[in-house]
Amino acid sequence: MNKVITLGQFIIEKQADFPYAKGELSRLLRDIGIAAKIVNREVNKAGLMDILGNAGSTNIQGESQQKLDVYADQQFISALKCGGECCIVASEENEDIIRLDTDVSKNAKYIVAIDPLDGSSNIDVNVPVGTIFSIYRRKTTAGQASLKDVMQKGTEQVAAGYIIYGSSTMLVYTTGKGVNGFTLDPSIGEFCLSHPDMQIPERGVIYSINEGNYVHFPQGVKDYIKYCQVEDPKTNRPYASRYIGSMVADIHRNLIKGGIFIYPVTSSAPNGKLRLVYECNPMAFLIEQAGGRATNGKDRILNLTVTELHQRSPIFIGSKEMVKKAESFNLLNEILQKS
Ligand code: AHM
Ligand code: MG
Repeated sequence: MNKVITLGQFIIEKQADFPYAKGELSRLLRDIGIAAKIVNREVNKAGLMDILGNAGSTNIQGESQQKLDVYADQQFISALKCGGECCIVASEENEDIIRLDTDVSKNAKYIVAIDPLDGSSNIDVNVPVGTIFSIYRRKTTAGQASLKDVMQKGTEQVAAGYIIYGSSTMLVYTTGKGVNGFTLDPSIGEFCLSHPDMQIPERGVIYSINEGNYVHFPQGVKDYIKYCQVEDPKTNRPYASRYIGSMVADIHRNLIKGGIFIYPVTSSAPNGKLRLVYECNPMAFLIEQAGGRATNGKDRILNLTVTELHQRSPIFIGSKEMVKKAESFNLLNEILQKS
């Protein structure tokens, strides 16, 4: 039998990669793992309990919140608060940053940005959903940590990852030294290392985009889609179109099989739909660490300046050569230029 390495053991072993680390980041990652198990338990039995459907409220984006969105948000915040390694949580579900003000947390070194349950409109139909998280080191040294500490460039992330609640539940993360994936073994209640040193293939044959919005895309995006659909055996085209509508699931599939995931600007969403701080940046960090590439169509996602907590960005992310090819089209063109 192969040796089983749990997430907890792995995190402790990897602490040696950071000689000055005092274990705070390790404990923070462990706290996220614990909350993920609790959320997983609820997602798994969602159909059996009165936890499906709409919570009757809306979040800052004006989107209706599902009961599980609210539940997941509370679980992650409370795990981070109890853990004491994080001073601020920025969440898709909350307009403002949340200061964790216990005696221990308020002086903690780390900031967590999180989308507690991404793709939650899929919950009621049993399609995979996910959690996306990003960890930054606090920059301000005096007084309370502030919004400024959250609005750092993606390049400043010290760790990022996602949890996919799918046919099996996985936690995939990076601390800037490659990407590792852990599968939850429900019989022992532990995330176990199942996908060490994940690498995204340089090329794939999958493109993922909501083509229903085609008429609203910039001409360059339309041209790239056409490129994907043209027959050319040398480049394995036409590519397959696969779109789950759950970013974590779409990117997870492409990470393993190779592919490109796109959420472009559209005439109705002139800055794209996905949020830079807790969706695009963590995914971009992770995919780059796996050997892939992520751009907004013009600039590297990780280099974008953050001006607002809930700022949106277009994204083209995945296999390096596929993203490079997409970049040869004019992906932002007239829509952004007009706005
Ligand atoms: P959410 O954070 O409100 O769940 O929205 C993000 C989701 C992504 O998971 C997914 O890629 C995208 O929205 C799908 O949007 P669309 O339905 O416009 O294709
Ligand atoms: Mg989301």
